[in-house]
Amino acid sequence: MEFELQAQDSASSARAGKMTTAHGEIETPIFMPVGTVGSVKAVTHEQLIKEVKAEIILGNTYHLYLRPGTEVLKAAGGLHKFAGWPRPILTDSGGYQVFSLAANRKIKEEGVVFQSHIDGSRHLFTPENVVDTQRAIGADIIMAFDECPPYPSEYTYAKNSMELTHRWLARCVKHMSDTEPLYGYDQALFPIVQGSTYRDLRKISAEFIASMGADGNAIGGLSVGEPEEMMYELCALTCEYLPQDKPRYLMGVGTPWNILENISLGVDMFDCVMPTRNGRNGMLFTSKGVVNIRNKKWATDFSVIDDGIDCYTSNYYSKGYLRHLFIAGEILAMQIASIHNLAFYLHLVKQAREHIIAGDFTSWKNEMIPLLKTRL
Ligand code: PRF
Repeated sequence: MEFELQAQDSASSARAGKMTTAHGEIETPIFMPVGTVGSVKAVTHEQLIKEVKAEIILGNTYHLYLRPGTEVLKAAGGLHKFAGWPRPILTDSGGYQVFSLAANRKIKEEGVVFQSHIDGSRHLFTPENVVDTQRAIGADIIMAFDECPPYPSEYTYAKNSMELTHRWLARCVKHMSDTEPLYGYDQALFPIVQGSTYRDLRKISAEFIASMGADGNAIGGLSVGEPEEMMYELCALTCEYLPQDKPRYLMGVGTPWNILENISLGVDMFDCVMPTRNGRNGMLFTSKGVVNIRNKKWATDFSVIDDGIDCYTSNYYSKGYLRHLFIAGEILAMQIASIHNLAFYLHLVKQAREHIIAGDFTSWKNEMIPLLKTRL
């Protein structure tokens, strides 16, 4: 995998770049729609390409390992072929999902024992076997196995957890070099910075991760309930110690304004369930602010969802009609809201990129943030 830095903002640490993977190029900063089980909920691949303009999607090792399982994925020739998704895929390692979804987890040096949230069956995830599963999925970008400690965590817990994540990383790196890709193209391994909310641990972790010389680096353990300002401060500190010439991925973030603030700190890649999950609940992110489409006030508003972005769905359906679909419990409501929100996120990062290249990112960002936060 290659990364080329194309522009750097003078008033902040924001950058524009281009990643090249076996399944195509990704212009950064980028937002990656979350397709947990190999499907971005309620959105077809055609809509992801033509309307959302997604350049890369994310899959979850935890879910794909449980269903359909590696045997089916291998028989299909990997997730790209199985799902019919031609563009890049990144998979999260399962570390985070085991902690947020599985039951009766036990963390050991070897890995994590847990029970499936689907049928209660017992499994063990290790740094080695999550690499094997991500090899079977055939993701272009593979994440290292980590532990994301909860917020808040005691210092001693956070330190031990970070050190375990570092030992697991060394095992992931070794197992990557001991194994071959299954489908003939390269897969890049991204390590993950942890260290909870402790500045000294964040620095130690970022320096350790930087020393691995990976193709890209991720920032984990943030946006887990800490105040927003604390996330920005810790993200800024982490970015300082991560290499300039490699993409930086902030995992699981966030709102549109979180994304712009973190772009200004030097982050290049984002993923979050927010546009799809909140969309399915009737929350829309638009160029004029946040809309709760179920609110009575939209009943007779026949203006389109958002004419400020280049997406057929956003430019076509009216707010009043979409509200009606939500109130009536129609599945089309969730589909329209998900497509719109994702298209809005992709539009936002594309605009950010254009402003970085044009040299006025910071003033644009400062004007945008209050607008994005407006409750309509
Ligand atoms: N680790 C992994 N995936 C994640 C996170 C993490 O810390 C987060 C934290 N925001 C989201 N997804 N592996």
